[in-house]
Amino acid sequence: MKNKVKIILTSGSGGAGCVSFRKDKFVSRGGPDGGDGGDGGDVVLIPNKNMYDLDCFYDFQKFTAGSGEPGGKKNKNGKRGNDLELTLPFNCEVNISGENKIILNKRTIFLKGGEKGKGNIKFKSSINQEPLLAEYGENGTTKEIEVISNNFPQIAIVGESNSGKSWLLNKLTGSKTKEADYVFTTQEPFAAQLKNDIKEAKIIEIPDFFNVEKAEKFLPLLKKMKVILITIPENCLEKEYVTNIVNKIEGFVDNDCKLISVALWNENKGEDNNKIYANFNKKNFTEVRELLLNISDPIISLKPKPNEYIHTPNVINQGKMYSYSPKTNTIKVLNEEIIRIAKGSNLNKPETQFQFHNVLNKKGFFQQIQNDGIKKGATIKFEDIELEYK
Ligand SMILES: Nc1nc2c(ncn2[C@@H]2O[C@H](COP(=O)(O)OP(=O)(O)OP(=O)(O)O)[C@@H](O)[C@H]2O)c(=O)[nH]1
Ligand SMILES: [Mg+2]
Repeated sequence: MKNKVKIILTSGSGGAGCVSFRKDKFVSRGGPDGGDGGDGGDVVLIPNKNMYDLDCFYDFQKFTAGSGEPGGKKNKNGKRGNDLELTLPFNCEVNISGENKIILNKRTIFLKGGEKGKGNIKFKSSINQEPLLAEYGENGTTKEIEVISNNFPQIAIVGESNSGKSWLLNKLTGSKTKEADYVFTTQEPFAAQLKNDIKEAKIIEIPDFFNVEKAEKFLPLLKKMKVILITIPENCLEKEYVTNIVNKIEGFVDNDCKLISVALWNENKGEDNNKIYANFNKKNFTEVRELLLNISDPIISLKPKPNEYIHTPNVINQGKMYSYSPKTNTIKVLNEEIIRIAKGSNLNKPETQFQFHNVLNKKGFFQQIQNDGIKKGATIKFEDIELEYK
């Protein structure tokens, strides 16, 4: 049972805007009608009180939200990408390198999807009635996170098969796990929520592990427990029944773990065993519940601490639009907006290049290059697109 895992999350990329012009029967060249792309889907983290381990993940598993669809002709905007909703244990710790950690106790938009690309309608202006430019969608963001579950049950019910573990769990929590009078009804650990008006804790039924194969699987769970209830079945109140079980689990429990015996069918007179913290029978299960909530380390359920995770995008080199390498005589454009227009437009056409040139001019790009003394003939790179500085 895993309580720590590293996973990689990526939000969806925005869809590209479209370059298109109206084609009416009687109008030779209609105005621009290329729609916007759709925004990329967000990565949303959802806490779940019934989830306690991270077994359903493997290390470095990747999850990606949906990308926005590209825009189309006739003002058709692309569909927004689907959000990725990832369910994690309530109150788990989410560590992100170099950032504050989050304690996940409410639905959190963790990574915003990439912004949609604008279609060529948006580039129309009084001086440019035939815009050939569109914008590529913003890329999604990727983050590696380490998730640590803090929702692991601290109270376990152990005991022989058919000794009433499920019965006790159901009575204490109101849950409805299967109880039946044949052995090994419960095959896998089953957790439920134990609560009163102000406190909440998790309790887990651990299947009978008194054979070697199952012991390997289930005994390690006992180390995480603060309290262990031992169920005593019918006609088993003879001396040493509980002592035998205590001896079996002894090396596997933490030093300050409290052991409690519960006899379901009989009066529990309490075996003379100094390792047992308390003895109960089935008439006292309300008392058992209160005791459990007092001696474990419950979540106070009244006021979860408000927690707003503010996503701050990484802004690289905000002031400078590019970096220059004299060795290769290359200008590498860093400005996201410019890159997106370069990628979203067909720069093979001279007319498009001309319009793109105007955009660069307006942003003061060429001014900066001149000020920096970069000579003509340099290559300008917009990610994988190259133009010559003429
Ligand atoms: N008469 C009576 N029956 C009970 C009592 N407690 C539990 N039972 C029944 O005993 C049977 C076994 O109980 P379970 O709770 O399924 O036992 P378990 O320890 O979970 O057993 P496995 O999951 O099969 O290992 C079920 O049919 C219960 O309804 C009780 O106090 N009195
Ligand atoms: Mg059971």
